[in-house]
This record gives sequence, C-alpha cells and structure tokens, in this order.
Amino acid sequence: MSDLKPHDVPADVDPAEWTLRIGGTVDQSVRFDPDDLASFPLETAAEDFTCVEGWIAEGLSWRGVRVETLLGRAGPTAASEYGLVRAVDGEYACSFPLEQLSNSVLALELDGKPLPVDHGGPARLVPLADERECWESIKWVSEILVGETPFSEADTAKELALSRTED
Ligand SMILES: Nc1nc2c(c(=O)[nH]1)N[C@H]1C(S)=C(S)[C@@H](COP(=O)(O)O)O[C@H]1N2
Ligand SMILES: [Mo]
Repeated sequence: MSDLKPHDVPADVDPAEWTLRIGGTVDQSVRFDPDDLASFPLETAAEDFTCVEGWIAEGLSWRGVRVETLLGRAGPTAASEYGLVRAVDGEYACSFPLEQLSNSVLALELDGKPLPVDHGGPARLVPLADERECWESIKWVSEILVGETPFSEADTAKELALSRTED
C-alpha cells in the first residue's frame, strides 16, 4: 500500500473560511460551506490514484457528494455543456464536459476521515471516468463555473502538472 504524495499547500487555503461557489450559466449562483456539503447524501468511490510523474497511491477510498447533486441546486441552463473547476489558489483549474463532471464526486473524506488539507481538504474532485488524469483531481475546489461555450483555461491544470515532470 502506498500513499498519496505530499505536496505544498498554497497559502490561500484556509479551511475555516472555505466555501464552494457554483456560478456561470445557471438559474441562480449558490454557495455551500462544509456543513452544507456534509448534509447531502454521500457516496463512496474507490480507486488507485496514478500520477503522470510515475507514482501510484493504491486502494484509496473517497467519500463525498456527487457533483450532479450540487449542480442541481444551481440549475444549469439547458444549453450548458462545460464546467470549469477552480481551486482556491486561483491558478489551478480544469474544464470538463458537464456530463462527465456531473458524474464525478466532490470528496470530503479519505479513508474514513475528513479529507486532510494536505490532500485537498475540505473538498477535492474525484473524476469518475475511465480515462481520468491525475491533474483532473482538483484539490481545494472553491468554484465550479458552468458554461455554454468551452473555457479558455481548459488546459491550465494539465500544463502545470506536466511542467512538474520536467523538473
Ligand atoms: N489545486 C490543485 N489540485 C491538484 C494539483 C495542484 O497542483 N493544485 N496537482 C494535481 C496533481 S498533478 C496530482 S498528481 C495530485 C496530487 O495529489 P496529492 O498532493 O494528494 O498527492 O493533485 C492534483 N490536484
Ligand atoms: Mo500528477
């Protein structure tokens, strides 16, 4: 059994002040705090997490809210097809087809305990897709922007992750 790798936590991450905002092309923007999120039905997602840098964390068990449930509170417009997921540090983001994002889990727990800040707490995206990539598992998720047209920042996360493998 190997663990997730330790990485630095950005200075902007303050769990006490943390909220998640959903906005963009939705009927109404909504904001959730950690208690709001914990009040939704939670589901479990198990996986081995593989990073493009060449390490694996085996047998992880995430628990959290299906993104579809959260989006439902905001009400994406019928023409919405994209979702941009942003981290609290403001630079890290990744866009997804809205359907794939809807079927992902926003994890609040890891292996039966509150998700540690070191690994993305209070909330980390766990994309549920066959072809998911490590950089799509956004830590410290603070905003989901819904859009009817593609986002230009689509590959931000990928570029940041790949630049690290060149160190
Ligand atoms: N906000 C944010 N999320 C992120 C990253 C990041 O730099 N910032 N790195 C990604 C990459 S490339 C990997 S491999 C994992 C690392 O997770 P860990 O720090 O829990 O090992 O987080 C992903 N999510
Ligand atoms: Mo990664």
